[in-house]
Amino acid sequence: MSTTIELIGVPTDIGAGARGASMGPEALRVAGLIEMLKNHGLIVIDSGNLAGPTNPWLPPVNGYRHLAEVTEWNEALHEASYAALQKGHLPIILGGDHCLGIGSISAVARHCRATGKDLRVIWLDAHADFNTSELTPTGNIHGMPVAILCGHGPEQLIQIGGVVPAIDSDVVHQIGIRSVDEGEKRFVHQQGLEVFDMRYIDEHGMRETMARALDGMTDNTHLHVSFDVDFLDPAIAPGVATTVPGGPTYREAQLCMEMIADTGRLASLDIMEVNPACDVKNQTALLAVDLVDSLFGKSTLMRDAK
Ligand code: B3U
Ligand code: MN
Ligand code: MN
Repeated sequence: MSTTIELIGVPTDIGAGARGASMGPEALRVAGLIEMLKNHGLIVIDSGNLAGPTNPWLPPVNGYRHLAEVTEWNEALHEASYAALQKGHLPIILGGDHCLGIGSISAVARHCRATGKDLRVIWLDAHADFNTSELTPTGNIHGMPVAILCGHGPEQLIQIGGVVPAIDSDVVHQIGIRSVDEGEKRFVHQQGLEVFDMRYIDEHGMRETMARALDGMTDNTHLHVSFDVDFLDPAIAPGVATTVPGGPTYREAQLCMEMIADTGRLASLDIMEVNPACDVKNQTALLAVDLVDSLFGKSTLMRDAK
């Protein structure tokens, strides 16, 4: 694992259906993200926040809200993220809403093509984020990034990064899904996405779920984690705009992060959708930092003693 972390803040809610995720980057910093990473002996470069257009808060046009602004933000993020990867840094993207997965993951995919790495994406989310302009009930582009990365979406977004599709659908492994729109559901099946939904986790447990999602990785795997904080049960993470009941508990989420850490392959990370306007005393950002602590290998006493 790279020892230099680069934080890239992206203060926008341009793809969301509610305002407030634009305050996510600062909430994560206030919650102690930098100090926690430094405690792991990592070098942390905080690159500050990217700049981009304000949120005009307009209705959808042809099935997309704010397409021009979403494109601008994602192009800026793609460049910043790619530059960080080229320097050998491990980028952590501080969202911002999850439409930013487009710029982030297209950069990681481009880096993997340039370096001959095998990409694997673990997508932690309550939602599949696999809508298109025809399928979306809202027009909000934060419900579309996975489809766009797989080549289904507007030209200007699918081609960020140069190659269409940016990724193959079999690269993505989704965990925690429990809210998928009707048409979106059919499209997910048709495209063969690997989805470990909450029913799967209930029946098989988080341990087997993660063992399957992480199976088959090699020393050549670049592992990207895209963490939409609405993945978590709203009882522990109220600070997101699109809470969905029935998510992973604190213990399940910790095990998920620990098992990813055990692979030693984590090479880039998104922390998305933290919305301080919905939160109580920054508890969701604090929880996200606690979980990312585990993602970077915070061990229990038992494991340390081994
Ligand atoms: N599937 C719905 C809701 C949604 C997706 N992602 C989030 N919300 N955060 C939609 O609008 O596409
Ligand atoms: Mn999402
Ligand atoms: Mn979500």
